[in-house]
Amino acid sequence: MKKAAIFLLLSLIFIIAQTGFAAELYDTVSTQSDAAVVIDGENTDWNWLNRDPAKIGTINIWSNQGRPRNDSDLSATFMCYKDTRNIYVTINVFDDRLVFGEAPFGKLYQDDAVEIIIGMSQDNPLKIWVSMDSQGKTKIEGREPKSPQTYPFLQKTLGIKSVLATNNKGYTVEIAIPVRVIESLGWNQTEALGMNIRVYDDDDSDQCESVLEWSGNPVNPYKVSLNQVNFHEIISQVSSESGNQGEVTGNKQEIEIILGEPVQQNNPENYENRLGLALVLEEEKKYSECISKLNDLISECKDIQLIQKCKLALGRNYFFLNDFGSARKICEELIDSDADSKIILDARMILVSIEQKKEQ
Ligand SMILES: [Ca+2]
Ligand SMILES: [Ca+2]
Ligand SMILES: [Ca+2]
Repeated sequence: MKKAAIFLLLSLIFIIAQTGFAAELYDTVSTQSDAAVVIDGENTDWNWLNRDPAKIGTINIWSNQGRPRNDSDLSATFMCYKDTRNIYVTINVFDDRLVFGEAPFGKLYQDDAVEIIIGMSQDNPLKIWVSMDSQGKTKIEGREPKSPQTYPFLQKTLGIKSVLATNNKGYTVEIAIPVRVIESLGWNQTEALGMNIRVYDDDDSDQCESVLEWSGNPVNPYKVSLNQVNFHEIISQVSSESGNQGEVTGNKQEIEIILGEPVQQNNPENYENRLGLALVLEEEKKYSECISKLNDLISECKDIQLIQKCKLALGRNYFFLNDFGSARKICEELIDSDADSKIILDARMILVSIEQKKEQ
């Protein structure tokens, strides 16, 4: 009864879908219940969504000539929905030869990998890469959405969870991306969300041979293109028999943290420059010296926003020194303050990193 009712509701919602965008649309749902899927790399728990997967079928210009050779060499589909906490994506990849664990840090796309690109514009999207290491552990890396995009963030510091599981025809990825991470890009939940998904195929020890993507850019194939995902609100409680609170099962992932802020240059504000210099010390891994400079700044400066930036950096540097008590105290103060959402998000990231490091 319940399943039939949900099916009817979903069917109605999909019929309402409109095509107002030049970009391709993927219509899906937003549920008010918590996660109906488990992030474990096995996606039969998505059946309740009752939606045909969308094909990731555009051959990207980076592909070698004649590649992919056929659907078993490389082909892929995805599904997506959201609840109150996360956006969930699952990707089924057919790939006849799996190559994992060879790509250097920050270049996961040189192995077999998927890339989820999310943004409000094509210029500075958030990029998340999911692949696997040689021991079979899921790896998550990515690129921050802001300029200069130099840091290959390990995206799990943002609370992003993913598990990649192989099978005899390829592999499956499930990923949960916190809504607050995407809101920090300027998205509000009533809007369509810009998204592209790429699948990289490496079949030898070199770089990848094929790249398929959901949204191709016919005008400039080298530039990122975004399609649109529409989330239609459904009120119904949705749950699967195995559903839980979106916990990750499967392998535990190693935690590293690369948090940094670009050095402010040519800024007439003296305090900003001094903060920039302190951050250079952090980059040089001179954390104690950085902490000393930050404390000087906090005691001298009257600009509350700059003080909050200093405190965030202070929390991060205490984290790097493994002084988790001090790091936690500062981050909790920031989260309770009226600091802007980006600072609060970063403070939360540090708290998450502390918990994960403690579990090791
Ligand atoms: Ca699952
Ligand atoms: Ca292949
Ligand atoms: Ca491959």
